[in-house]
Amino acid sequence: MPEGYDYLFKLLLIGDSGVGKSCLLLRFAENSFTDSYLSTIGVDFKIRTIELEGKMLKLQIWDTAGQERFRTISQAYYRGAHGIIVVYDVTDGESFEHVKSWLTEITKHAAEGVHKLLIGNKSDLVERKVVAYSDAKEFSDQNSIPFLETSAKTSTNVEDAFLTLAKQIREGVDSQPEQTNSSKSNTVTPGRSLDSGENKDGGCAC
Ligand SMILES: Nc1nc2c(ncn2[C@@H]2O[C@H](COP(=O)(O)OP(=O)(O)OP(=O)(O)O)[C@@H](O)[C@H]2O)c(=O)[nH]1
Ligand SMILES: [Mg+2]
Repeated sequence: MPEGYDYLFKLLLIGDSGVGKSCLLLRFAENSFTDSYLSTIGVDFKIRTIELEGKMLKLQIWDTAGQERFRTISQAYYRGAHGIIVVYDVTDGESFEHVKSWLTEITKHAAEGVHKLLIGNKSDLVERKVVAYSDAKEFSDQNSIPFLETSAKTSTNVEDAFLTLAKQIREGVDSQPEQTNSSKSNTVTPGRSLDSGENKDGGCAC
């Protein structure tokens, strides 16, 4: 295993501004958290390699800006994603209502059959919670999308969320015929568009 991994998966984080996308990535990639809010400008990425059932999975995770003015830039990153995580904030009902339009964005811009995951973040803010778990679960079941509530602050379910998606993608890749398997190491990830070196940290702001 010369490059140290068996699979390269490209994941994308989308959702309204302020829901905690960058913090989820920072927690997963570097196991840290900050309360200060630095809204993402454009797109950032981070990389983490994990072991799953005896195989090394290199996850290249792209963090998009939720702000409307960056929407067009973000759309360019949908196409090459193997998995897309839609994030809402459990304390912000509007961010949950907008999940539908984020799913429409996926239908419009991502590859057919892309794996999806719904995350309700900030589950630590129990007193301020306005989106019930049962409502989000019902919605995710109707749309056949796995769903988890997470807290980037306390780490709750963050690892599980990324692993759930990585596992889904791996199962999908493994069930495909070898010649169409584009995610194994030493093949090129579709639609990749790196502005900086692949092995470098994306300098994601949280
Ligand atoms: N209590 C709590 N606060 C969180 C959590 N995740 C993020 N935050 C806070 O929410 C704010 C926004 O977090 P970001 O990760 O920057 O949000 P974002 O979705 O990346 O926002 P954009 O980059 O503008 O799209 C910050 O002040 C974070 O500290 C969480 O799980 N719990
Ligand atoms: Mg951000």
